[in-house]
Amino acid sequence: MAEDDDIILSELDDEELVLQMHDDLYDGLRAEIEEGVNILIARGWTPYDVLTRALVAGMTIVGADFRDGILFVPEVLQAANAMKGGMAILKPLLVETGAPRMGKMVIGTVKGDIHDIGKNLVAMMMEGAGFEVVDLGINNPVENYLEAAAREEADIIGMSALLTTTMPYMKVVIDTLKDQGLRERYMILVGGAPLNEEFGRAIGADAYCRDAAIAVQTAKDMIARKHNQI
Ligand code: B1M
Repeated sequence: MAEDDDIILSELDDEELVLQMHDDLYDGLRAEIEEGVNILIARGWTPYDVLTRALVAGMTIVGADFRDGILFVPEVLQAANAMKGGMAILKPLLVETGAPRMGKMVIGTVKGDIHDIGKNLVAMMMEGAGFEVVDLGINNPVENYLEAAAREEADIIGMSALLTTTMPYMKVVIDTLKDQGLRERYMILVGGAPLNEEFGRAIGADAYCRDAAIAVQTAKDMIARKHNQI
């Protein structure tokens, strides 16, 4: 215990610090995560590397122990809170100001699902790449997507689901768009840990995005293709 208290993050080398951050994320230590993020940035790490190698990798360990019944909801919530602390520091660094406007995306986690870390990450990275992003938050019924997409004149609708029980709801949204004759108006990107390519195709999405970087690349490619068609 005393040993832990004695750890001075700034004295660790990069590799040790990243491992310590995985531990600190696991323990839900928000202040330590924020400090670790600041140290890595000051050492010249790119925001993307800090995000993926320190935060996302740490959250993967939390996820495995949650699955295996070693961690429970309260601990995972604390880990999520610590991760959000780190993400808040990275957000302005990822969101380059003055980037050319690429297009507009509304994104939200689907009805019944309150996981938002991955969705927030996608939103951040999209903003960083020059997209305008309207974040609908969590637990969104179909009406929220439709209203926001129309109001914002969005190019892209993004949906996130982290539960096998909520991912089928994405099809409800897509089918409703089809029923209303609106499907072709929007590009639809879906993502979330339990999804895969096959599922994306089966529900009629334009693309399944395995992670935030792929979401950005896919959106860029689609917007470029759309512009070439005009
Ligand atoms: Co939840 N949870 N959880 N949880 N949770 C999972 C998803 C689970 C896999 C854990 C496990 O068992 N290993 C499991 C689902 C099992 C299943 O469905 N088969 C699970 C469960 C069961 C539950 C509850 C039911 C637990 C309970 O209450 N008994 C409950 C459900 C609540 C609800 O939603 N109704 C629940 C609750 C919670 C917390 C509230 C404690 C917390 C969420 C806090 C929050 O989000 N604010 C939580 C967390 C943190 C997790 C894990 C540990 C981590 C998720 C995460 O943030 N990952 C998760 C285990 C895991 O996934 N390994 C788990 C990091 C994030 C960066 O990755 O979200 O995958 P991810 O996003 C990636 C890609 O997927 C992709 O890009 C992102 C960045 O690269 N992506 C998109 C995501 N969305 C996208 C949208 C796009 C494009 C790409 O649109 C274009």
